[in-house]
Amino acid sequence: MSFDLTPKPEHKFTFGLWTVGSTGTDQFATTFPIRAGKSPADIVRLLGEVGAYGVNFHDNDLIPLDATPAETEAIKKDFRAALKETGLVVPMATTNLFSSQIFKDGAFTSNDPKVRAYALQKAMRGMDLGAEFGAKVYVFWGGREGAETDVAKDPLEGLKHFREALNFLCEYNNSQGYGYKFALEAKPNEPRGDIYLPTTGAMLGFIETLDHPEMVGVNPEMAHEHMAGLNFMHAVAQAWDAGKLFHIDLNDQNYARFDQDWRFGQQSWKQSFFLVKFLEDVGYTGSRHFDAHAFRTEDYEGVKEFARGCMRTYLIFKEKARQFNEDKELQALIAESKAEDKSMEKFSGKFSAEKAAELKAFTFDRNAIASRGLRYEKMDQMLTDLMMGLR
Ligand code: GLT
Ligand code: MN
Ligand code: MN
Repeated sequence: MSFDLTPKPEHKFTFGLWTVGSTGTDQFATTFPIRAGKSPADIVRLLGEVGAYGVNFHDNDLIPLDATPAETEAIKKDFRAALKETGLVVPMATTNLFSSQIFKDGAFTSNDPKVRAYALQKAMRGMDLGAEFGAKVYVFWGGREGAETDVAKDPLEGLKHFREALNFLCEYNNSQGYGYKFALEAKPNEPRGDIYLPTTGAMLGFIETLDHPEMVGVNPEMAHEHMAGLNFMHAVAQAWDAGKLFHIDLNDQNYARFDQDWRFGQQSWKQSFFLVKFLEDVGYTGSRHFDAHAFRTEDYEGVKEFARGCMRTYLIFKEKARQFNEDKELQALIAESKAEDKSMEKFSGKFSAEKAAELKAFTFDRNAIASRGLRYEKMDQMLTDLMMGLR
């Protein structure tokens, strides 16, 4: 192996305090922790040791919900010192609007105006905290924004309330001069029976209804699109096409299971390869954030292996993408499959009445066109060989 798999700052690999800091409790359940909890400062040190570039946090990953002002200051001081010591940065922050009991029926979309106001207050305070540490992306994952039954919650009301909250927070962002980009993260279900705006595509449609659509983009998560049985790379491509790929959550899981949040590339090699290839080909410059957890079977040595593995696999696929792009035989087959035909140029591009008339009058040899084999089978097997090191 001749390529370098060492994570470097320019790769923009980030982890959340809640990811490597996970103590191995089953998500959203009340099983016992497997690993002893680490302080935010110690989590930063662990990330520094494995070579990450940045660390992200929810308000309450850093400052526990009921911390006193003195405790808050002490935690911030330690955290700041660990950042300085390791050189890690904080590119993204977010608000926990899902763990506390008050959010049992949603936060921004709760029917209860007191809950909605509390969620707004918590989000503003979270934005203040993120800004203090230099975060420039602010993620909104509405884990509880949904329902188990539609008997008393109206999705139209929910959307209206969600829109009002984001409009309010965009203005708050402007009024404070924070310069955040907001990134909305979709998930189809879990912990709610149904979560509103369940896919990245749904989020992209919703963003256009906001007062400041330019400030708001998406944070697609691989596992979440896979839970919905969708092609993650296609969702990311749509976000990129819309100029809305402000952040990305990389992880893995088996299709159509509960949210497994596994190490990137653990399960879906091919989907992960196409994803990495996409991000590298288009020149995405944002964070590659790993929103995943180590298995419950692991101690902190295993957690480090997990974190190293996420980054290493990304870099392996990045190298494979380079090989793919430079593989002359493969590229020639791809070009051939596109059947470039200059005589068709007159029919493409902008509409004109003449063009339309000429196209309507043209005769196509439908059977000849359809009978051409595209050789996708051959190319796809070549990709398998390439990924397995046989090319
Ligand atoms: C939570 C969730 C993630 C979100 C995080 C941000 S928290 O772990 O499962 O997908 O990205 O709120
Ligand atoms: Mn997840
Ligand atoms: Mn996520």
